[in-house]
Amino acid sequence: MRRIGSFALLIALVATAPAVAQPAQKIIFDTDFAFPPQDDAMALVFVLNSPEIEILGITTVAGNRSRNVATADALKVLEVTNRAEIAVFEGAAAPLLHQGTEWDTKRHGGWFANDPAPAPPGGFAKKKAETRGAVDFLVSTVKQNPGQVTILALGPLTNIAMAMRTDNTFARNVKQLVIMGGAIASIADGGGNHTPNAEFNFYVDPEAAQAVLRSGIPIVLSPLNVSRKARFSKEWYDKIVAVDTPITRLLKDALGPGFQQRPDRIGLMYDQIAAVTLVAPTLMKTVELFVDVDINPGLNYGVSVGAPQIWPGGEGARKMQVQTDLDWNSFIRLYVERVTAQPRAGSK
Ligand SMILES: [Ca+2]
Repeated sequence: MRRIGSFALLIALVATAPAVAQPAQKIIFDTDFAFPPQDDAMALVFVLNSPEIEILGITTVAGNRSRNVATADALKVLEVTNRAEIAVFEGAAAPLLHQGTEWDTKRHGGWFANDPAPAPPGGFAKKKAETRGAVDFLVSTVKQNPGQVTILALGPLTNIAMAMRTDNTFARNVKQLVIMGGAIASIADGGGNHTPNAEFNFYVDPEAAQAVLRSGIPIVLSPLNVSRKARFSKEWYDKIVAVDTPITRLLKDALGPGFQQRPDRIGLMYDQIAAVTLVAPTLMKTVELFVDVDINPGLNYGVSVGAPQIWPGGEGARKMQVQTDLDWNSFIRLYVERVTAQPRAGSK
């Protein structure tokens, strides 16, 4: 019995050792945030409940809505989830060069106008954004932690490109970029979602996307090809709201009315996949591709093109890990498990 007991103890120690010994991954959460059900918020609540991850700060950028909305909504979600200790830094209010046209104003997004934020549900958060800007925060944090900081980039890549311009050592000191962006038409499910071939984040700031993809920073790209295989349904919503926590209450308020109206509705998951990649990268199937972004005004502005080898005209493309598919059942179970976890005692 003693031997079996010791063996069981040893197994228990070995099984728990990695979680205890591994220092948390330091990340900066760069985002065109908006209140749930938007995917950036759905990604944030996963990261907040992942002990493997330490959020050094949240940097906001214009994209889905204005930069001001991104900042106000991020602060509010941190407040209602009792994580207001995480600092929010305001980033770019507009893309590097891309100026919105009348066409843009009639379609999705608020990046072309620096609109003030309306009050989020429940009113503005008590805490304000930091006085330092996002680019200053990105540059100094990466400089102080060379080779240690992963950037989870969930919006247009404007802030990252500006950090590269500000400090020419920035790119080589970033550990890794996990980017939700792009669509690779040469593989399955790779059409665009904003123009026929362009994905929204890359379309909003094509010049930034190209600069960042060419930077030499190790990149995991989570394009629409994989998002289209992640179909969130009421089945999983019901499992989330069956548990009562500040996070699940937030998701119930945001997602409940939609599912009540249309129980068969499906929400594709985008930024959530990039977030889960930080914790469980092997759940996503990846291929190594050379990828670049078209910045020529016209038909293919903001389109990402990828291939296993360089092609004529694609000499600027850099090699990166591109997600094409995922183990849906394991992915969604992990997502639901994390967002329904009870807040940890003494959690920051
Ligand atoms: Ca986003």
